[in-house]
Amino acid sequence: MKGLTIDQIIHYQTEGYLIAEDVLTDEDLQPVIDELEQEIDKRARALHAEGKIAELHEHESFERRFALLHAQCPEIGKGFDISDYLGDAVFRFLGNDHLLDVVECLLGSELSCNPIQHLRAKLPWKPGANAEPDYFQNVPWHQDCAVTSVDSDASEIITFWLPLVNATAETGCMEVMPEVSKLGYLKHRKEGGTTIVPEQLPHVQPVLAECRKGSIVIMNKYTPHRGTTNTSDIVRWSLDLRYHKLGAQSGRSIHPSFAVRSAKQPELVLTQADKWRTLWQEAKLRRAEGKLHRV
Ligand SMILES: O=C(O)CCC(=O)C(=O)O
Repeated sequence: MKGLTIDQIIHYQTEGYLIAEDVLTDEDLQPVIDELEQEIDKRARALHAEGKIAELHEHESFERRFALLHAQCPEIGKGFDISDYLGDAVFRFLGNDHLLDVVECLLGSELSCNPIQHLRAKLPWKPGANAEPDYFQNVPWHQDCAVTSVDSDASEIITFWLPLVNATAETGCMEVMPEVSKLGYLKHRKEGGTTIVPEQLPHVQPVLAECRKGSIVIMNKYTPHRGTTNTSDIVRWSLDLRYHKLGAQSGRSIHPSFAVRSAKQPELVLTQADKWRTLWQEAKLRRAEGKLHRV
């Protein structure tokens, strides 16, 4: 089956979220994992040469190695988001056909990759043993609308959250509030991360959105969600990507959106990672004044 079934689309439209199972194959994800492993190795060796890392843990798995290195030197995780290291494999994945077939079922055939996108290495956390996770690690209750600018209110911006390892109650997954998206925007505040103000937090039983590697949690921009704690021994790697309709406001106009699929004008699709990197580098030079989130 290409994309989503009608029942899945109805579930998404009704509940405001969907866990789409087994969309991505190992062949889709492995190039991203390989690239991350190379990046981790490069950083580890540089920090080792500076005497900041004693043990390289070369033979550890993708799921474990970063945590072991991070415990020796947190600097290894600095500037490790998608728009920081701008890797070829991640760029190609943003236009992955299996992923976009799903996106197309919800947004149509003219698609833009939204620049609000993150790579997260959620580190293992044991009470008392490690520092409290920060708000990038354990994102509090919020709607993704809150991290966009108001000029995108008319845009349908959909979040596609996908783990590179199994995301479970133990490794840390998403928790979502079903059906609440129909309330529209709830007031947020900045304290403790961008989060829904306590008086507007809906009294709804959340769904624990456990998600196997290869599956995707899809949420609309008004679906309250948060990230749960990783109490396992592995790193919960994930990508959270967003897409919108070509030509619609992205909610982050200072950063580059780009065409990933177009039935009408296929020549618009950006296929060169170098051009994507240039767009980001130029955007960073024009570094915006003011805040990126609406609160
Ligand atoms: O990955 C997580 O734990 C949280 C991600 C999130 O809240 C988001 O993608 O908006």
